[in-house]
Amino acid sequence: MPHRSGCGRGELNEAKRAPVDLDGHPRIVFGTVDMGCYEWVASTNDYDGDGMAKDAEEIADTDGPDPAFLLAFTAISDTNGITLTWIGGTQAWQYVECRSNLVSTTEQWVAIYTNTPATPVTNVLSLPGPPMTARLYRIRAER
Ligand SMILES: [Ca+2]
Ligand SMILES: [Ca+2]
Repeated sequence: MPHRSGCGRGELNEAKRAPVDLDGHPRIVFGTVDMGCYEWVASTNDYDGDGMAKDAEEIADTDGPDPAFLLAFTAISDTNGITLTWIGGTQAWQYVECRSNLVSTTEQWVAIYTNTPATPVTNVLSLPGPPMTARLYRIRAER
């Protein structure tokens, strides 16, 4: 439903029957419930307050009302190499990527691990060996 359609904000808040729509998102956004069984969602909305927008959560398979369900590193250890621990959805491809700095205009993120669906909610990747020079890591999801 387009944001400016006549259905948006078209129902009385008192008429709502459930606190969430059929996708599990809050039934009232911007102060008034929408007509029908879905609440309009801007692509940048972060319904559950976990820092991930709805579009990114749909890709990562972490969309839902639980703010503890997102794609993120939960622990990084540098004892005996590097151990990365992360949580995420189960139905997306996950890529652990690294690079040595963010300033370089020529260096790109390089995938060092691919997690193929169905993936566990909690994942651990151990990179053995002596401590390396400083590295930056990120986790990315695709569908
Ligand atoms: Ca979110
Ligand atoms: Ca989430």
